[in-house]
Amino acid sequence: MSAELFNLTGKVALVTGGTHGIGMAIGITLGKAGAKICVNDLNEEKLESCKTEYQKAGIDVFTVKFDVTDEADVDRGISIIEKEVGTIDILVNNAGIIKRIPILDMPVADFKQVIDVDLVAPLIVSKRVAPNMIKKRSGKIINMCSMMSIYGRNTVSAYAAAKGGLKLLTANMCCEWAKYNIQVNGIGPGYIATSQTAPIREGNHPFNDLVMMRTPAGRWGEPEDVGNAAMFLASQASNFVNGHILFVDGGILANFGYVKGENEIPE
Ligand code: NAP
Ligand code: GCO
Repeated sequence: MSAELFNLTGKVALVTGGTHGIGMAIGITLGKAGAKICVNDLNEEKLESCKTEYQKAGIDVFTVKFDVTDEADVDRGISIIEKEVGTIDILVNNAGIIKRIPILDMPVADFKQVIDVDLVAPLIVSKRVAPNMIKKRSGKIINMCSMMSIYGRNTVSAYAAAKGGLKLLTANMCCEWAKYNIQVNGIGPGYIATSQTAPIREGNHPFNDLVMMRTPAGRWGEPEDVGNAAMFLASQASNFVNGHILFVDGGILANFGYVKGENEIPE
């Protein structure tokens, strides 16, 4: 396999919510492969401060503030990118939120907000970006799914409903756009050490013990682990991969579980 397959020089990539966490790791990884990186966020300060981190990686990131849930704002933001940088070749629908509230306690408005950001927004942004990919007969769309695209757990009903829907939205985008040489895939990160999981990872939270016990790799994932998977899905090497979710989870989904110590394989 030629290294050229992983050369993104000349490509324009948009990573939504790319000012930190998984999004930034993806932006840096694709930028190091030669892509021109554009990121959006809701927060002007984060858009400004992220430039320093990208610069440290040698990447001159293009930033635009827009709300991925607002069609008019998305159109305005993408138009700025298309005018200043170029039409988008690689779209990473990374922006997302989570609310950890039991179903009976969760206000419907909160449920709808999570659905808007995690499911409707990837539709909005993809609908705005795909027409130019169709014209070019080329494009890569990566939807940030989750283990919760296929499993539930207590308190994350809205998030699981959104990420489950995103799994099948990814499949449907594949069905409608593959004929235009557009590959639409998902990434399903396991438990990754970012600000989104800090509340269930830090301060001796019991969930940390669960993740450490259930993850065969014996560690939380790093944002860079997800960035590396995005590199494959953004590259020519994945041109026949479509409608797929690539799980990046340290083996947790392969593991029914075990009682620590009882059936450990001796070193
Ligand atoms: P994060 O640190 O919370 O980052 C999420 C990003 O999305 C932030 O930059 C946030 O901006 C942005 N965002 C939220 N709402 C937005 C909106 N309406 N418009 C524009 N940007 C918006 O989360 P992360 O851990 O890096 O996760 C990134 C993605 O991976 C999410 O889709 C998440 O569901 C998914 N994921 C994460 C894990 C994990 O273990 N961390 C596992 C599986 C999937 P602000 O900071 O300004 O709000
Ligand atoms: C949670 C976590 C998970 C991860 C991820 C797992 O509260 O269970 O936040 O939802 O974010 O989605 O794939």
